[in-house]
Formats: sequence, C-alpha cells, structure tokens
Amino acid sequence: MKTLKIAIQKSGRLNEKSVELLKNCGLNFENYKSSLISPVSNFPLEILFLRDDDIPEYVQDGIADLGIVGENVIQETEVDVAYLQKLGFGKCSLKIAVPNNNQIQQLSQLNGKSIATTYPVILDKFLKKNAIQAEIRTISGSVEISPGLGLSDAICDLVSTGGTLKSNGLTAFADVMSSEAVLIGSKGSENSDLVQELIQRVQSVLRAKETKYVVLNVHRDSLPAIIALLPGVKSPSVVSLAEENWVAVHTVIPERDFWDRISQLKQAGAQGIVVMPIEKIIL
Ligand code: PRT
Ligand code: ZN
Repeated sequence: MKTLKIAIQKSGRLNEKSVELLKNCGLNFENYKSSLISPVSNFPLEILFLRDDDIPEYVQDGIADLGIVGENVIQETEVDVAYLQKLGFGKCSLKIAVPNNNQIQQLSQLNGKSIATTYPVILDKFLKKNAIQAEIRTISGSVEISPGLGLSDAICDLVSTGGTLKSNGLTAFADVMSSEAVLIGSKGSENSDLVQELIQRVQSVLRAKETKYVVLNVHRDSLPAIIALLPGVKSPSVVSLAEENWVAVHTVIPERDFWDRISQLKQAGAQGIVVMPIEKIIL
C-alpha cells in the first residue's frame, strides 16, 4: 500500500495545533524538532516538517499528498490544490492598517499611497478588485514598523489579537481576507481511500471539539420541557434512577451556545449536571 505524506509546519504558530490534531486522529509518531520527516507507526503515513511557505507547492507538486497550512499562504502562492477541510485554528485576518493620526478612513483614500506587506499577490488582487491604484512595497517581515520608519503610508498584515497594531500606533480599517488553517491535498488525492480515512478521522475530532457530553438528572414531570430544549438530538438517552420518578438524561450540547443552554436546562428543572469532553464523534 502506498505511504501517504502530509506536510505540516516545522515550527511556528501552526505547529503545535497541527501535531495535536494528528495525534488526536490516533496517529503515533515522534515529534523530534530536529527531524524533517517522521514515520507514523500505526498508519501508512509520513509527516514532513517544513516552513509553512513551502507547504502549498509541495502539495501542488505531489511531493506531499496532504498539507496543513493557513489559507493566507495558499492564496499568496496561487497554487492549484484541493481544499479538504477547514481546521478551526490559526484564525486571523489580513487587514490594511494606517497610523492612528492618519486621515485615511476609506479605501479610495489609498489611491497614490504606498502599502507595505508580505502578501503582495493577495493585496494586488484586492486593490484591483476595488479599483485602487496604490504602490505595493513587498518586505519580508516586521511590516508593522514600516510607516514609523517612513517606508510606507499603510501596511497590509495579518492580525489576530490586534496587539501588534496597537503597540505600533496603527489602526486597521479594511479587511482583505480572513484565514484559518486548512487541510489541503494534491488534486485528485481525495479519491484515495487512505486520504478519505484521514479526512474522516479529522472530521470526527473536529466534531467532538464542537460538542460536550452532558448528563443531568430531572423529575419525570419536567422531562418533556428538558427534551424540548435539546433540538437536533433525536432521542437523548433517558435512564431511570433509583429514586422513583427521577431520570438521568444523556445528551450532547454544542459548545457554541453551551452556557445559555445549560442555564435553560437548569430553569427547566435539570439537577446534578455533569459535563464531559468528547474525544471523537464517528457518524
Ligand atoms: O517559519 P515559517 O515560515 O514556517 O513560519 P512563519 O513565521 O512564516 O509563520 P507563523 O508561524 O508566524 O504563522 C503561521 C500561520 O499562522 C500564518 O500563515 C497564519 O495563517 C497563521 N496566523 C494566525 C498568524 C497570526 N495568526 C498572526 N497573528 N500569522 C502571523 N501572525 C502575526 C502577524 O503577521 C503580526 O506580526 O502576528 C502579528 C499580529 O498578531 P496580533 O495578535 O498582535 O494581532
Ligand atoms: Zn513562513
């Protein structure tokens, strides 16, 4: 059987979460910082540790069958790959920002101005789409200091907490793209059974992260009200308790509106609510 290869970031913001995701998929491998390649002992897969910028091309060229990388890097490198699954981590936005005291508040005011970025391809498309004629200054890092140094009027950079912009006296005023880590594959790789097996494992881990397992006790009289609060769950398990007329309800609740749902359940008579993480949900 062919051994698959998956490329992940060697070190940096996506490394830890990528390794954690693969381990949660039940894959056994050593995560030595020094090695470039690590075999998985219980699945026909090898893990390649690379710089994130190289991952899209490795996958496009089929050197790696799969990769985990930010959407921003995929768009910037303009590769032809298959998007297999959004992964919910590494979330950030590519934004245009200007010095706080600057009068620029609208895109049209960027006409004739210069913008420093490490994302010239994405920025160029964005400016063309919005009919803005601005000069793109491509630099390789520390974009946020360039207006202060007089190198550009504005910047276009990734933002997550906004702390970097703030501490450099910059304000974001336009969103160019939002990004998160995604699982990509070489074109056609999704037809492989092994790739499908891996995608299903990844999805079962992601699904589990989005939900919590909840067990609660309730008097039988309040049971219909409790069940009405659990839409989407066709038939929660209802187990009789030793105390007459009391039951335990087992169900799953989405992480999204978890606290609202729990307080509604309490108001409807739920007691002794126990919440547990779910490892995997296999459909
Ligand atoms: O060495 P290698 O080339 O592999 O890594 P790298 O240094 O190029 O990338 P790395 O590890 O910094 O980021 C990897 C990926 O993480 C990016 O391609 C994005 O998809 C994603 N990501 C998520 C981010 C951020 N959030 C982020 N905040 N990448 C970079 N930043 C930087 C940003 O450029 C700015 O300098 O963080 C600063 C802003 O952060 P805040 O929190 O202050 O807003
Ligand atoms: Zn990089």
